Amino acid sequence: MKTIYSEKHRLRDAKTELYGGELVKPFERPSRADMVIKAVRQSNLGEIKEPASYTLDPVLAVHDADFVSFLEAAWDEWRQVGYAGEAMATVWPARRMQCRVPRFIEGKIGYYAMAAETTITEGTWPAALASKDVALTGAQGLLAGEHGVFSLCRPPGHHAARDMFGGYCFLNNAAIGAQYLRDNGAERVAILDVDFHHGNGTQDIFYERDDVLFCSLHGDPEDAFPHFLGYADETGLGAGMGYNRNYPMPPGTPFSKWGESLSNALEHIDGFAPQYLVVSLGVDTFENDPISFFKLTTPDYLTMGEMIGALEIPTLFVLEGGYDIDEVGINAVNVLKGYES
Ligand code: SP5
Ligand code: ZN
Repeated sequence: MKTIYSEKHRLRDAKTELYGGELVKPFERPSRADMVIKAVRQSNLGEIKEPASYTLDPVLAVHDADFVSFLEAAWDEWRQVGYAGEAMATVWPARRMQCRVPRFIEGKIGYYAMAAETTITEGTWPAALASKDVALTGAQGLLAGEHGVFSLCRPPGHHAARDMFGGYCFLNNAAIGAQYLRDNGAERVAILDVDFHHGNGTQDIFYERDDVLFCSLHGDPEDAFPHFLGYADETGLGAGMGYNRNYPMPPGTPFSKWGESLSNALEHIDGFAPQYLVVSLGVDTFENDPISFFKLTTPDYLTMGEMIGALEIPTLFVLEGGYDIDEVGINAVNVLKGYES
């Protein structure tokens, strides 16, 4: 399997994340991608390719233009104010307030943020642009007839909604890739999100559509980020009714239980008969992940990949979360090896 990878991920190197009331070194850091590409090399998974460059068109096919303009300008606007720290939301259009975009950057960032932990910094926008190129180049590989491609995206994307960033995500790489497959001939595309967190952004983007099926396995939002989406009763709206499936699971869930949800989701995906599958591949389901509460082990990721591979649908793997720096590479690559076996 080919891996698409860009060194430009390093441009996203925030110094701060708001966690437990403190500013800490971000969990989503450059060394994550270093460990994943290292594991790709060591396992001889296949060729490693640089991404091609794409215009904003495939981004604007899933994100609002005003949101994209905001992301592009946010750091400069924040810097012009003269603040010493990284750009961070502190106020939101909460209940019974006006949902409008104010002029001043502090208002704007609150309008477009879905969480406060994620800062916008100097290199964030170019890194997000490169990350979407990594996803699109992977999608192009599937269109060219490859059976499986790994897009080693960083920063991740699945929390980014049509017009919101947060949860370490800015542009929704998996959604951009899935939409690109649709726009280049695929009638039906399925997205399977195995990251520990609910893919609220991807759900938001496709919620009223029947051409892109979204299935997400994740920590129950009663207990886990993003808390306000990802419940089992969210099944789609309008034409999209029945094309969204959530599998929330409780703290301590081991693979024996998690795998039952995966089997159910895969059966549902199989029934949808998509031309392509996009997997939002987060490995923060790992037992030692510092911010999550599932109990998957390193060998479980091989089984996960085998189960996905049994569908025999051309698959684009898009990297999302996974914060145990020492094991993130081996766990992610195990899924890919399992898929190929
Ligand atoms: C892509 C991705 O995995 N994003 C995750 C963003 C999560 N950010 C908020 C983390 C809050 C963690 N609270 C954990 C409490 C357990 N100690
Ligand atoms: Zn996650």
